[in-house]
Amino acid sequence: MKKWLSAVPLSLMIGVSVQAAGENCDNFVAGMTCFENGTTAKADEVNANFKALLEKISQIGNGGGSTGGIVSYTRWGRNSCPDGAELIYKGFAASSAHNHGGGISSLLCLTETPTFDVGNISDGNQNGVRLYGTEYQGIGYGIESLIPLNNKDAPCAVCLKQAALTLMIPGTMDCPTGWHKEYEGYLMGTKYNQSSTHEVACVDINAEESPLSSDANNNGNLWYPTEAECGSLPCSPYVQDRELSCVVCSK
Ligand SMILES: [Ca+2]
Ligand SMILES: [Ca+2]
Repeated sequence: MKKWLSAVPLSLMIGVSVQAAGENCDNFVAGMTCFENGTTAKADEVNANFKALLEKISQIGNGGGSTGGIVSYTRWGRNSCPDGAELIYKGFAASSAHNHGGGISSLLCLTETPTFDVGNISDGNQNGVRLYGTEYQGIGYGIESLIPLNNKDAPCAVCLKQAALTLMIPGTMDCPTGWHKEYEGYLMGTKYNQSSTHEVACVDINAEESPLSSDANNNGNLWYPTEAECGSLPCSPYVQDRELSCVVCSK
């Protein structure tokens, strides 16, 4: 603070004539005083300007309040963003294989336009992390609209939104009052008895296949619907074996 104040012209600090012209006061925020050439500013007025400026800086640092921030979220199962959100990039839902105990557990939205550090890497098979695309397991798992997508490969879109935050709520298709629904869908992940676990995805209710999807059953990472198990989960409100919803909300 001391260093910052030292950069302020002495004329401003002692309340004498200031040189800022009125035409340079565009975009002044509420609480700021625009001084004309040759006028004498009081210390209180100058200090009020600094206070207003600091508050504005603080608002920007906090994401600009409830409506001024910018956040991102991933829309799983779609190549595009909902109305009101901007596409940052799109690609392929990827993770380690459903039957590999190692690798990564996180779910990646892998870009469709990769670049590589050519010259420092090898196309030989050294293994390490083995990354796979994601297939819908649509037949035999209870969700009718996913049947045509069986074995097809899942896309994703990373979306930009003017909001303070986004939130995925498992178990519902509704956002809390005062929140905006980005998309709704089904909670999907690895099957309960497979040897690897992967991050859950809220897959769009109108899921689609990737433009480069193969109909072949290549497995890799797999998306199964999620069912409620009563007992440790209370029923009601949940229902035994009923597929669970999810929703992504912003505010
Ligand atoms: Ca496939
Ligand atoms: Ca079921």
